[in-house]
Amino acid sequence: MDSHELALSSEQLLALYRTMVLIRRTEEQLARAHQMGLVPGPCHTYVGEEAIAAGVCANLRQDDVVFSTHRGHGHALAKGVSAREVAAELLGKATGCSQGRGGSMHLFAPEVGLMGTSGIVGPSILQGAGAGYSFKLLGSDRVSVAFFGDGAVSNGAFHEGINLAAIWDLPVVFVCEDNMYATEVPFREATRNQNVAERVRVSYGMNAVCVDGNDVLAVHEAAKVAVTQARAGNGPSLIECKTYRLRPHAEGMRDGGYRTVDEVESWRKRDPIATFRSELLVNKQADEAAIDAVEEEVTIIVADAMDFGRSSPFPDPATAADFIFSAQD
Ligand SMILES: Cc1ncc(C[n+]2csc(CCOP(=O)(O)OP(=O)(O)O)c2C)c(N)n1
Ligand SMILES: [Mg+2]
Repeated sequence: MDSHELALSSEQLLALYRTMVLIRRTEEQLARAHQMGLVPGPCHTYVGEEAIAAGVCANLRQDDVVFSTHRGHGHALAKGVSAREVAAELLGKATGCSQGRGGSMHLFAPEVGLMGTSGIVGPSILQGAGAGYSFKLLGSDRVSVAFFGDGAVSNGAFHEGINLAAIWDLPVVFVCEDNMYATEVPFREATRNQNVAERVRVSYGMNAVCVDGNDVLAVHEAAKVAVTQARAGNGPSLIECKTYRLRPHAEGMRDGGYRTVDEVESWRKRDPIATFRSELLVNKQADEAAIDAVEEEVTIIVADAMDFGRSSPFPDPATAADFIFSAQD
């Protein structure tokens, strides 16, 4: 932890911890609901990667926008979508943030800047650049953030989006979540250069840093620099976050055959939440009672969210065609 981060108050540190725990507990319950057959369709959890969404989104205003991936529950929660709306959406209920029509991979809440999670790998990069372009044209100081995985960085969208953002100095923060695998394909086999930040710096002339994605303060610090730069009109940045997912690619999928138990266990020891909890205690930035209070608060929020989702109605079949085309006055 550097001196800059020591400037964070205990409240801010606990808020980062709270966001991570909120994501973890919500997804634990959603994974259980998926096992019970209550979540239709695939469900990709963010377990193990929570420090990234928490660290980045803590630097955003509500009117800043986020474009996300198939693994987007954490981005949605960190950007301010309620656990109720996320849970209800995954359960296919009309009270979900996409009125129960989107499910796990299509969470939308533009009122808090969550411009969409997506089942398609790559477009968040172009959408993020596009939103940044519109903010620049409008003379706004809003910032756009694109989250994407290591699986997206050899996609054409990456090269187009990064290049346009660089040459037009767009207010965008690109966040690459390198969890070492795209489904079961190791990143080391998918590219000759796993150093995404270097690629972006050298090939596209964009500021780029590589951080420990399991260290919420490292992510927070890098995001603070990138968001401040973008908001001030000084152009885009990329933050490469090295991390690891602790559950299978998607719920119900196998988790062997492409990575070893030892590897998973070595990363489990670096769990971002447990690590941060220890740091807060060792550095005397929070005591056990304060941390426990956060855990208890989140447990209540998540239990309420699941109850809300389960007791909410499914969308009325008569409304199946609603929200497909924009309403004309
Ligand atoms: C354009 C496109 N190609 C392929 C897929 C199938 N697919 C779904 S998830 C995934 C892996 C994505 O890996 P990564 O971007 O590293 O994200 P992670 O799942 O590791 O978070 C792939 C290939 C897809 N959804 N979209
Ligand atoms: Mg990946």
